[in-house]
Amino acid sequence: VDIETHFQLRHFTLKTVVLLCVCVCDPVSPVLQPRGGVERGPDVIRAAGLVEKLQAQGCAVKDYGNLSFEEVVPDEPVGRAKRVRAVGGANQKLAEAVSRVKRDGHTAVMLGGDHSLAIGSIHGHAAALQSPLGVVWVDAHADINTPLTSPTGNLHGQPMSYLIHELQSKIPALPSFSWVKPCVAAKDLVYIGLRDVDPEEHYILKLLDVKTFSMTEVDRLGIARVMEETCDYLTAKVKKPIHLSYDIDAIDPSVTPATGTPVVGGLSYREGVYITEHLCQTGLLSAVDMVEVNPARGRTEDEVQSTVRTAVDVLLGCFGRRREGNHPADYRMPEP
Ligand SMILES: [Mn+2]
Repeated sequence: VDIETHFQLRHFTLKTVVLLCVCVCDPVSPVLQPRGGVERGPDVIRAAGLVEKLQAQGCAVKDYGNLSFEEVVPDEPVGRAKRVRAVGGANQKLAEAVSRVKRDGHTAVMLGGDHSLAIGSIHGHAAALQSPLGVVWVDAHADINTPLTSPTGNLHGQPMSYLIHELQSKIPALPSFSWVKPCVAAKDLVYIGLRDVDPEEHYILKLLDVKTFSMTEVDRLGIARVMEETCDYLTAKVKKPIHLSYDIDAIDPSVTPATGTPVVGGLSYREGVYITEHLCQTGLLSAVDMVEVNPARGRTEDEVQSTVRTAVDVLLGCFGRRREGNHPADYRMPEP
């Protein structure tokens, strides 16, 4: 699908929150392996009223609907890396769309889908900027395996490795990935919420001296200090636009169980929302990914709803919702 035709991208009001919903799926392919439900994430988040709630808090919103990508058949594994051609092609199109949205001056929100969409969303975001990009990666996992270190071959465990300048020499050529150019410096990346990091990933994080606030640091410092240090660190020399890539599995599975790889001991709902309130106040938040909401992984409807409501609240926090309450700037009290 041509990206211009699909999204009908064109100019509209400045500062519009643009929703780009991304699923790698093709319902007509007879040999398609089911994606296991994560492609339904955007629809359930939408059904929970995300667009209406953003509008109610004063955001102009343009929802481009779901962008589906054709399954590439055959898409044989390259080494261990799975579904490389489909994911590479899909992300190339996403990158073009995000780039366009950013060049038009809007804030982009990408609803997934799995975390492999960060390849395209961060790439497209960086391509639209003249200056470096800061990335805040909120996740139980580091998602920084290279195709050669990945124990599973899942691309959703690898997106950061394709984007980091310092890892360029460690990434093999993959079909449908030739467009990917590293666009983030290791020093411009901060992780929050880590608690399930592969040994190979841990080596990479230490080698590149990446700033990480694992759950240990969240416990030690508290989330307020973590956010202060995150923003001080990223904006120490220059204020740079921030890309927030938020995996719902960063939050504890007691709150957000409907996700593919839940890990105990995560962020509380309050910590998860505080991260967004703080980033919103910096005025630097420029694009947001919300990924890995998977309604098929909830054992009950309550589990699905708790996960989806939390994802919506996280997104509302990114765009001005405060727990103290909000009111429109032009509100006038009724006179008796
Ligand atoms: Mn992730």
